[in-house]
Amino acid sequence: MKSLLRAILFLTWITGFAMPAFAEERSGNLYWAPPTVTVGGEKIDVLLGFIFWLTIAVFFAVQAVYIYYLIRYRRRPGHKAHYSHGNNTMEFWWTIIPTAIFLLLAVWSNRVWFDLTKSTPPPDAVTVDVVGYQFGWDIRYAGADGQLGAGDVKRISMENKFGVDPADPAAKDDFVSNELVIPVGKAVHVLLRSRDVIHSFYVPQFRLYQDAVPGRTIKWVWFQTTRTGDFELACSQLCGTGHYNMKAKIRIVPQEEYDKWYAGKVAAAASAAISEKPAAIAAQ
Ligand SMILES: [Cu+2]
Repeated sequence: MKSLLRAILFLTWITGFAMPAFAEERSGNLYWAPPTVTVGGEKIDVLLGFIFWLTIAVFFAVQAVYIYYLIRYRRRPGHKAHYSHGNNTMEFWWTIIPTAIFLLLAVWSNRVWFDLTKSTPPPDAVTVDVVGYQFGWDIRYAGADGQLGAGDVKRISMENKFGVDPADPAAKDDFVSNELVIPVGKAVHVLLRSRDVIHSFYVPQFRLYQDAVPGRTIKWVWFQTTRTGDFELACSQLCGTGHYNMKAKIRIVPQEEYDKWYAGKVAAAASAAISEKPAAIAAQ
């Protein structure tokens, strides 16, 4: 009895004090996911919150009834046990109510899932090409014409990192970035690919997790941010020895700041293209 009490005290200390004290510091609530910054993330959080609080309510209701019955019908002198065959009315309701709750959750979660993965992004969405490799991310933007040159996994090679068609005029002015810069409030459509093994595009604050599979272009990832901030795109599939270091910066910035950054990148890409030409002629 004494050792059991000691074990309970120890476990209480570990889970209640020691673990929280050593837990990684993060902004927001330690006992919940980090605050979300996307419209889809908010939908997921409402659903998760509902399931969480419903579970809490059911847990306490069941425990209360259980403890009440333990005390009310305990063995004591002068009280005889009596046999109950059950209660059909109660059986009916405690079957119907949980079934209705599960059906509600199934329909609700499927709608959220559909919104996040099956709906098409709005036409003004910023489309970016994100290609994972051992061990990093390459990100391609549409450039001055606002048209991302079509990429194809079949063309991906060491020289052609995004698998673009060299004859495609829309691809000429595309620029590459090692960070994902996003204008706040605008929908972003990610075309996800991998050059070698399975990687995963995971941003907890976006409530977004999608594998990048070699040989495929994942087209259904899109999201809309709700506030500015700095985040990290970390690969979430153990993809090799350098997996721990496979990251890219994500910056959600105001539209003006995004436009400025974009214009700078377009100008840099244009001057690089000009300076490349004489070298190409010299090589002939
Ligand atoms: Cu990876």
